[in-house]
Amino acid sequence: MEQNTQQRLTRGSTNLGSSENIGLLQPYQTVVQAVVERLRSAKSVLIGTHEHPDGDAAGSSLALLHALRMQGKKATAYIPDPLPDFLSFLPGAEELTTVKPQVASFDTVVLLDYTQLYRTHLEAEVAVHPNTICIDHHHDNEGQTKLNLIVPEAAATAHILADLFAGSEIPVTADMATCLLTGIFTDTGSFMHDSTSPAILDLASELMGKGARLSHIAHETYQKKDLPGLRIWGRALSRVMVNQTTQASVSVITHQDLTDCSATLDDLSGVVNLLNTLPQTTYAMLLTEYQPGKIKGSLRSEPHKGVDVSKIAKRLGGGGHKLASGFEVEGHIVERGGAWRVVPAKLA
Ligand SMILES: [Mn+2]
Repeated sequence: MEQNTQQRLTRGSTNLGSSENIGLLQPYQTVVQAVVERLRSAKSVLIGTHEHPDGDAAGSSLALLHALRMQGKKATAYIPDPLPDFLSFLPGAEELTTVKPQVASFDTVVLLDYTQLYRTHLEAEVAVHPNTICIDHHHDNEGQTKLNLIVPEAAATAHILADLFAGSEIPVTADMATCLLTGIFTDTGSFMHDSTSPAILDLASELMGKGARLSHIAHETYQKKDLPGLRIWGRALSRVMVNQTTQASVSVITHQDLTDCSATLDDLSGVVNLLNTLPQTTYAMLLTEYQPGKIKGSLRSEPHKGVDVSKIAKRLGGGGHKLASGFEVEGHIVERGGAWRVVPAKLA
C-alpha cells in the first residue's frame, strides 16, 4: 500500500498529465468518495451499459469487471445487445453477457455510459434497487441512480474510470489498459474529435505504458473492414445528399440494404463521421432502419459549424453530445418519387 501511494505521488509530481487527469474528478470529490466507498464494501456488482454497445460502453464495462474481480468480488457485466464483432478483441469480451441477470441478487449496480436509463434495459429493476451508481460523461444524463458521477468534461466514460482507478489506488493491468484505451480511442474518434486534450493524450500514453497497444486497437476498431462492411459503406456513401433547408449532409440505409449486403448496424459505425467531412454543411445525419420499423439516427457536427446536434437528437427522443448524438424512431425508410422519406410503420 505504502509503495502504491509513493508511486502515485511520484507519478503525479513528475508527470503533468497525470496530475491534470486526477484534476478531472476534483470538482466531484464528494460523489467520487461515495462511489469508491460503495464499491469497496460491495460483494457482488452488476455492471450495465447501453444498448448497441460501442467501444466506450464495452471497454468501460470490461475494465471495471476486471478491476472488481481482481479485488475478489463477484461481478457480472450485462450488455443489452450483442457485442459488435470489431470489439471481440477486447480482453474478457466473452464475459459480457446478453442474458438479463437477476438484478436484485447483486448488492450493487453500476451503470456506465448510457445517457438515458431506458437504454440499459434495466430501468424498472434499477428504480427499486437500493445501491445504484451511474458513471457517465453524457451531459444530458439525468442522474436517476442513487450515486451519480456525471462528468461532462471527460472524453469518455473510460476516462472517468481511469481517473477513478488512479485516485483509489486500483492497479491497472495490461488488459484493463487495453479496455480503457479502446473506450477513449473510439469516443474521441481516433483522437480527432474536439475532446482530444493534452490531458487525454497523456492518459493514453500512460495506458500504453501499462501495456495497451494503440496500433492494435486502431487496427481492430477502424482499419479492419470486411466485404459486408465495404458494401454497406458504398450504399451509404452513394446516397449522400445535402438538405437544401438545413444544409445537413444526410444519408439513409434501409433494412433491405442491410439484408442485401449481409451487413449489420455495427458495420456502419464511422459512416456518419465521413458524411460530416463535407465542407459547407452544418451537420451530418445517417438514418438506418436496422430492424423493420426501427430506425436509428446518428448525428455529427464540428465545432466551427456552430450546431448543437444533441438538441436535434433530444427533439427526436434521443440525446448525446453537442458534436455527436443519436436517437431512435419508429418507421420505415422508403424512396418515394426520387426522394427518401421516413414513413410511419403502418403506411409503408
Ligand atoms: Mn462514451
